[in-house]
Amino acid sequence: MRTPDGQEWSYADLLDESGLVAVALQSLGVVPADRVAVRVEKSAQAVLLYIACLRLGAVFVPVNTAYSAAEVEYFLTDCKPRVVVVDPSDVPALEPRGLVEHTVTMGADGRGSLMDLAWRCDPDISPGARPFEAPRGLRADSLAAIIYTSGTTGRSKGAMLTRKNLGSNADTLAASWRFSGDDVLLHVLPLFHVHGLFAAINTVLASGSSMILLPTKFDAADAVRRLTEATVFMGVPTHYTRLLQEGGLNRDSTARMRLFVSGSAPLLAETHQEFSRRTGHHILERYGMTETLMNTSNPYDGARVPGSVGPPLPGIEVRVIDPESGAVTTVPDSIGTLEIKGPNVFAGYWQDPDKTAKEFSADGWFRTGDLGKIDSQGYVHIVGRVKDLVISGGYNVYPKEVEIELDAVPGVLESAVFGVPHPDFGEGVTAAVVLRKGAQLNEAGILEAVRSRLARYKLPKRILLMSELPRNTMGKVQKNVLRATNDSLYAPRK
Ligand code: MCA
Ligand code: AMP
Repeated sequence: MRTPDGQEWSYADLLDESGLVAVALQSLGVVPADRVAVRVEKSAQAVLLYIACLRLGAVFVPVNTAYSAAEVEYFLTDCKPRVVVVDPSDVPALEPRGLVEHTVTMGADGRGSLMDLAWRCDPDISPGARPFEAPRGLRADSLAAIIYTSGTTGRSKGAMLTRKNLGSNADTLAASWRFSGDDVLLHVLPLFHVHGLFAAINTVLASGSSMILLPTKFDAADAVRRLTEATVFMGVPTHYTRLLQEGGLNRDSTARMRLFVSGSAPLLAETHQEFSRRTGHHILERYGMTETLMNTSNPYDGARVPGSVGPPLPGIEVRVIDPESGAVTTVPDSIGTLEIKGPNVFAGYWQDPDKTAKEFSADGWFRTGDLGKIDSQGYVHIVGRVKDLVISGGYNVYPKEVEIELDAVPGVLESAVFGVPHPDFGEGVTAAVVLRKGAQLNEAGILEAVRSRLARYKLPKRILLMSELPRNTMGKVQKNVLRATNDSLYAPRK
């Protein structure tokens, strides 16, 4: 692992230093199954902390740094971590609230009280300190991580992922995407979601390859320069549209690369084609979810079909359910809801058996909430979503959680949040708002009122004031009408 400032960690270093972090966590009382919540900037030490939790059997709970204080408080209250690791600047807001037993710090440079404690656990520095010993009794179905994912009700749910979920998916991806010790992944994704943490890092670890860890604030020009040092890139479609805006992206700058992977949101066929034309590389699109990790992938060898997410990965099954009859459909190209089965499927939602039960069919398949079809070649195509979800720059935004905040603004009568095409983020979060009689609010005022309550990426890019929301005869808000009438609100796609 390398960072842009020239620091390097060999696998032996990773083992040594993650062992020290694990001992440091043990000294704070962390035992297997304890939650360790982590809300820090991306750094090599954050990777060491993740590995330490895996080795210790602690449940890693990454928290997006963009989440508002209210959102963070909810996660901490929900998962009750033994230890929370935060940026030093977060301590004054968190510690007095007494939400967690131990708060330790890790800054953007990796330094802070956690690494201080870890170094003090080094037997070379502190005679008598004992080296890390892996706990006994960790099982394939032991929890490895809880990842919070928003829901239709507006409240986030913790998806419980087991060691088997992570291990099987990492092995499958490493084999399917032909990772080897010679590979170097250019890592640009955040470490608090499944894409950057599991699809990227676990695949590197499972194959003994290397990575260059870049900040998540995406500098496309810098990334293009660094492609000459790498062999694999993973990104969301926004990364690819931004790379395409760089004149330096061409066959020469990508000559050493062997694989570009895209996921988390639909990659437009035109982005795929433009990328092939410019670089000669066919982006490999795959499909995943927080609850299932990666489900399908276009093939490494064979046709990578633009607009398709490829066949199911080995050992994973995908089926299509007819939305009307509820029956499994085997006719190619029939559109229905997608369901998943395999060693990748999570163990349920943290402390929410009711929600867990609702998301599984009677015969044990996970209901994705995505609408799709399987063609005659066995390739899966995502054609839409049953779930009311907006995907902005690869981040999921459930309209309900934004509507709750908008509706709470004094003067707002009701709101409807929806996504429309956005040239940079794929979809732009957009709100239609109806004011109470006599209210003197404008777009900027409403945005200001919700700014501190919502993560930045969930904030509507535009708020449209309306005299009433379009409704069908049943009184249901017609978001399809809102989407259609505001289709060109942001600059049209290229
Ligand atoms: C940043 N902004 C956004 C987003 N990102 N607004 C909407 N949607 C976004 N995704 C806001 C910033 O707060 C800022 O607002 C303004 O847009 C400009 O930010 P910019 O500097 O352009 O942002 P950036 O730091 O370069 O980030 C863009 C990004 C980032 C690199 C595309 O959003 C990103 O890393 N996305 C990846 C998300 C991801 O990892 N998803 C995987 C989830 P202001 O000007 O008001 O301050 S896992 C998943 O989905 C499943 C499992 C799967 O299949 O992978
Ligand atoms: P998350 O809940 O953050 O794990 O997001 C999962 C959702 O992202 C899926 O249910 C899909 O709706 C969407 N998604 C992920 N990858 C793709 C893809 N390649 N194409 C279309 N949608 C995708």
